[in-house]
Amino acid sequence: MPTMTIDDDCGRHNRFLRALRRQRVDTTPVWVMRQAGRYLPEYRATRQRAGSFMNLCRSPELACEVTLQPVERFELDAAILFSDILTIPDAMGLGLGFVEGEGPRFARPLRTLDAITRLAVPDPEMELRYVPDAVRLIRRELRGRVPLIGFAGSPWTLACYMVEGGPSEGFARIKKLMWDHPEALHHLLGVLTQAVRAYLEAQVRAGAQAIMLFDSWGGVLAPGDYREFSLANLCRLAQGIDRGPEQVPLIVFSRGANGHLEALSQSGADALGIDWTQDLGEARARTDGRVALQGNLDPAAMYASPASLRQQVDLVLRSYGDGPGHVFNLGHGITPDVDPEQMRVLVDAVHQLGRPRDTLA
Ligand code: 1CP
Repeated sequence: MPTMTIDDDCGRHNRFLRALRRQRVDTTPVWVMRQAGRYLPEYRATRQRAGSFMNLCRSPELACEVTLQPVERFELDAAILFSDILTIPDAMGLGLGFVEGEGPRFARPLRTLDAITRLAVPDPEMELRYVPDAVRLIRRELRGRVPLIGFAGSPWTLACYMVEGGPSEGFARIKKLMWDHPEALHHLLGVLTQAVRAYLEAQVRAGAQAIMLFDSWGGVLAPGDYREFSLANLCRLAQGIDRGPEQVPLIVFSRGANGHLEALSQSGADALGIDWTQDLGEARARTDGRVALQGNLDPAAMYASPASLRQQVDLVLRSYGDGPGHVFNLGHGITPDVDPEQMRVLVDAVHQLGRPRDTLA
């Protein structure tokens, strides 16, 4: 049998999944949160054709089109399903709408304990059917070029939006619920945990090759509250989701929860997303090689000159250090007014500078 070299096995088609499994790669894989989005003119054109953001999400053909746009334009190492974390609350009857320039708004936010007790777990093959349909179509159109990431919001983060009604500054409503009626919040989080689990399992069955949980608002909680209301359900999901015969890897991104990296690395996740306020080398030491790490360039570095951007990429790569287990990403989503050409600078820099030292010419 011919011997396989590292290059045969580690091209663009699988370096992302190999890195998540902490296997050797030819160079550091890179993808970017919100890589399909408003900074791309072709995204804005499709979005306009769709008429609304939710039409875009609900049409498997259009969701597929925008998922592929960044992968076709740049040498990114993964595609991420185009959808939103708020599809689950929408399917639970809260009525999701997007106000231009303001972000998501629910027509019927959870404002009474009664409304919380009435919630039911949506069937991902019924109310959310458009999501597994999009996953199947995207897998077909990707033709194995790069793996596809499926995702969902964490129960805590979904609860924040459902109770606040939209983006929030102080999280006063959800925190009042947490302290005045903890049993009601636990009930809500329990329903959401079941919903997220079923939703991600449907994405895996439809062909998602990695899954990611966005706990975007974990970091707004005090340590004890974080453990009780956010981390506990992340652990339940990490251990409870049926990830199929291939055991697709799970990435958990608990933004701003850097004080909890040790606990997160023992949650059952294969990889942790890291924001840019945390040094990657230190995160690696604290998680002791139990997980891969994904991140963590400051998204504002995309506004720097190409030379400065390359330098910042190099610093992130060096902060991780040698050895496998690093997936390059920004520490949060790419912002809408970034020059798309900066994405090319970023991706090329990661692939050039991210090669293992022993293979550098
Ligand atoms: O076209 C538009 O104007 C809508 C902008 C937009 C986009 C492109 C929204 C509204 N959602 C998305 C897509 C999206 N959302 C993806 C697609 C895949 C990709 O990364 O390319 C993903 C993974 C999300 C996840 C998401 N939605 C999160 C978690 C990640 C994060 O940013 O922390 C959150 C919090 C949301 C809610 C949401 N949806 C949209 C906006 C503007 C927001 C944030 C609202 C806020 O500020 O709280």
